[in-house]
Amino acid sequence: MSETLIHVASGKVRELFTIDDDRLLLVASDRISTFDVVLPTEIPDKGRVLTGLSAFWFARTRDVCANHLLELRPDGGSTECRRLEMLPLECVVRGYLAGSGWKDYQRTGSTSGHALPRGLQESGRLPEPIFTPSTKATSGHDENIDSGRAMELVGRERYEEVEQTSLALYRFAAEHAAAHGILIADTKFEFGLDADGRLVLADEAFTPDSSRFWPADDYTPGGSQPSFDKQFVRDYCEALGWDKTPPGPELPEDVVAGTRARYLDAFERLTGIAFAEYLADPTVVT
Ligand code: Q0Z
Repeated sequence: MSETLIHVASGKVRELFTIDDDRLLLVASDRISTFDVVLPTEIPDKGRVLTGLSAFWFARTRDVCANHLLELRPDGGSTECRRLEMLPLECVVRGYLAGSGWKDYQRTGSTSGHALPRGLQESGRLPEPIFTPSTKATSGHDENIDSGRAMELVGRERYEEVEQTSLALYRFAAEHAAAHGILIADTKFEFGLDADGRLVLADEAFTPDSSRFWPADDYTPGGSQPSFDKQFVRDYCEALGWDKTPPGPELPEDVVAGTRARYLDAFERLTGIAFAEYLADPTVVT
């Protein structure tokens, strides 16, 4: 058996290859981005941590929604996935008010068509999680859209299905993570359809790259929160006075080591599995 991989897409820090008509290979690199710029310095094992976390969540949410994961490769940093017809929607769930949700709320009192109570604070917990879809921008930032616009993109029934599924996935993971000291402020899913038209969770799930993770211990609404994984990198970049345009700065050894430790800490807290165990046999998370 031999496989010729054809490169089909590049994300900021991941690569996608075709294996055959039915399967893709998703490779997570050790690259890290901050302020939307990929830095020249890698964080060793970051790709394995994120791949392992996704596989962990895919295994635990399979009764909530089917997912694209077929096989975790022995390297721990890449997965074989079912090839799907992707929906043209970024499915965002917010449990807390941060990022573009907070910006929308300050301007308009609502976000993605959800009228919110007055007096919410930055990073404040929402009365209940909300589904705030956005469009996939080919360049620049995704644009938040309301349910009417999202229904035009995928149809009303499919919209209602992705909304309910997204909320159920978020509730499950946010409750698990909070019990282990991590708040999932918000998260982004991508869904696709299989050959029978069934909804399938694709891409990555509840990784620190697709979600805002906050350390629960330090949670103080009324301002921005430190990021669980990238705060050392951001603090270092801010202290440098870098103007946040490419190229980004090289990271010093201590920032790399501290950031790597944060990724491993998130992995071990959320999975309850030692990262060394994962490296020895990635299937332990599934
Ligand atoms: C995901 C992306 C990239 C990572 C296409 N199971 C699937 N079936 C069909 N298409 C996709 C998937 Cl995951 C798909 N993306 C986004 C691009 C690295 C994710 F380069 N694009």
